Amino acid sequence: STLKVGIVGATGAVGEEIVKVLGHRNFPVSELHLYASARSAGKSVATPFGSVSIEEFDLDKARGLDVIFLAVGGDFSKEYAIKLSATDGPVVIDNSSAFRLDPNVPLIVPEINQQTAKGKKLIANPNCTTAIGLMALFPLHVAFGIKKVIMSTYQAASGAGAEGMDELKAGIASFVKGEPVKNEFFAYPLPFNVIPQIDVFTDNLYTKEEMKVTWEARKILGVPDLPVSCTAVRIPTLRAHSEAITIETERPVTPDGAREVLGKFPGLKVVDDPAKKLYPMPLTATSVYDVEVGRVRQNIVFGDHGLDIFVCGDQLLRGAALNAVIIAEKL
Ligand code: 2RA
Repeated sequence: STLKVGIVGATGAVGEEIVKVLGHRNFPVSELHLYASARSAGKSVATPFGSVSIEEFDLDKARGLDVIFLAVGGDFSKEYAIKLSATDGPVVIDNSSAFRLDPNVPLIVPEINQQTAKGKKLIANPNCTTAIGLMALFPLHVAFGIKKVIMSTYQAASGAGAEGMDELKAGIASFVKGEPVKNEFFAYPLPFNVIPQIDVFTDNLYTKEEMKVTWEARKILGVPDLPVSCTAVRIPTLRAHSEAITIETERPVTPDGAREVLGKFPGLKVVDDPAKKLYPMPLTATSVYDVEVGRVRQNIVFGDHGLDIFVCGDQLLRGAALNAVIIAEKL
């Protein structure tokens, strides 16, 4: 059967990527509705499903569709996600953080916990950093039992949307010309800098981005008190997030044993041959579906119960659009 599909926030970085992924994966679309602000309404956009005219969102009309992807801020989702998905409304896959920790709303990385989405109409897509990291952490958890997680991230400009990527590109151009570098979407100029702040600071002095990793990893892995400590850092790359992750495990772990389970996990690609200078990088993880994992080694601190890995994944794909589309496919 074919489906009537809607995307709210269709002109944003994630929205545009959802359209591409739907086309590339031959999602069975009979009608595609692209919703954006009044400013863009009426413009037509070329899509893999033909030219589509952008519409302003209308709750009643949107309720007649089969699947809706929300790629806008949490305020919109809070106002409309429940009204949209209620009773005979469409399945709603929400990219915002509005419902991620709601116990009635499944938070899904489809390769990990799709079964918890069964029969649900409103589904939350995780934060990009969480989804990318868990692609490697989940198979390790199944095989060796994860006891503790410590990670540092190297997050691309795309986490701040199309505006973030534009600010980085414009900033680099200004820098090269010797002009002042402006910043609006990042706390400081991003070119040739790293910024250890993503989102706002919380009471415990972790940022919200860092706490999202802790809260969401616990929910998706189903381990409510798992100790997860993250330091989230913005770096001047365009659209792939990198994460250096250390785990302590319940059972003994070896790098070879870890590589074996990582290599079997769908959606993950082991890139780990140090002698050939092969390891995950934003350069190779950008615009591809698989998350790269490598630099697998025994952690010196935790010994035979510890492992270090390095992970890179496309922020707009596994971190957003691809994850959302696979959830919809599996439903
Ligand atoms: C970021 N995780 O990278 C955020 C976006 N969802 O800024």
